[in-house]
Amino acid sequence: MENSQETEKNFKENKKIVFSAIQPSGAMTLGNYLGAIKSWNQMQDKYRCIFALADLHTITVRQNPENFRKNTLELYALLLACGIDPDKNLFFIQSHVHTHTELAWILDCYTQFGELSRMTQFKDKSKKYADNINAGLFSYPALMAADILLYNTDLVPVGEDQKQHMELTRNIAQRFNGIYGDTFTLPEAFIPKTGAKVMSLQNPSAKMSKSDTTPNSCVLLMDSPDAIMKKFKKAVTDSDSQIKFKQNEKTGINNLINIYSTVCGKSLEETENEFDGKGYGTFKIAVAEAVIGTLRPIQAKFKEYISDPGYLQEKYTQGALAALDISSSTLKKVKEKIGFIL
Ligand code: ATP
Ligand code: LTN
Repeated sequence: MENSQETEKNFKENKKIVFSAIQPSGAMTLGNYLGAIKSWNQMQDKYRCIFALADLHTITVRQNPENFRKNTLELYALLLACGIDPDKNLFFIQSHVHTHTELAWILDCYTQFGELSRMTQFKDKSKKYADNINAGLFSYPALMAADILLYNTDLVPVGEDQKQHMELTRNIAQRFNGIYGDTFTLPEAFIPKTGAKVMSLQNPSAKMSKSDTTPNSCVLLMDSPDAIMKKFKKAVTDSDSQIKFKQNEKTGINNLINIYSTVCGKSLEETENEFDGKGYGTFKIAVAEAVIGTLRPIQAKFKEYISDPGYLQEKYTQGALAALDISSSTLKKVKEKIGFIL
């Protein structure tokens, strides 16, 4: 079947709509993969999925133009390598679809200063980038709400850190619907049971983040097997020696148990039983080997996709056209309700 026909067929079927995005702010981490991308992958058959690279969000932090372009293209290729099928889903680059910025401005006017001030991501990033606390960083969640609400989204697969932004998205949608009548579908966050918050290997009380520059804190999807092994061997753990998940504690061992369980598709308890009586050293090697095994096929496919920029361009252009088509009708509805002359 022709690709565009297949995409159209998927969108006509009466399936729930999934939307999610990831920023091309650096190399993808194991946290991004386990918290979000793995769910994207698993949702492709069951739902109508729309995925984007949130490059407009990325410029809330200053980017070097060369690196930014490279990161965006590489992330697109890496997501294809992770199994995202651009012929089955819409998969595009946010800045190629102008309806996102247009609805974002409108939603800015329905979002309160107080609400945005309470966002923990804004507070964290204001501390981290204290010399550039720009208006975009502040209104970041309104753009994220626009991304989601443009597509009548039912479900949004994200990691735990995005829960607060999802609640705000629902509040904005409810407020708008309250004023103008039913306009937006109320989306729900889809947060996986394990892997939803992978922590830094060097500081288990901070999340593993693409933009963290602490050496050995992040496992990157394109890290070599040696680098992965070294990072896990150096992972910070406590002085205890049992492989036991400690509820309500942000310990390094909890993080490793969580990673291993998610990668191997096991429950936390199954992992504890498997390593009962074994030491941290043995466990760290097992975690590293499981991660290396999962990433090996992804890394091989990435090399194929990145060496074919013509194919990448064809796919992201096709995705953007289809996304513009769907999102334009929501934007038109919103503008009509507000009273713009169309
Ligand atoms: P940045 O460091 O630039 O803020 P990031 O690594 O936090 O980037 P995003 O692009 O903002 O990543 O997030 C993409 C997806 O990955 C989101 O769904 C987010 O919830 C998820 N995610 C990010 N970090 C983690 C983590 N440590 N554990 C689980 N999920 C995560
Ligand atoms: N803010 C998100 C990235 C993002 C997103 C979205 C996620 C931008 N737009 C829409 C889900 C739905 C983050 O992960 N930091």
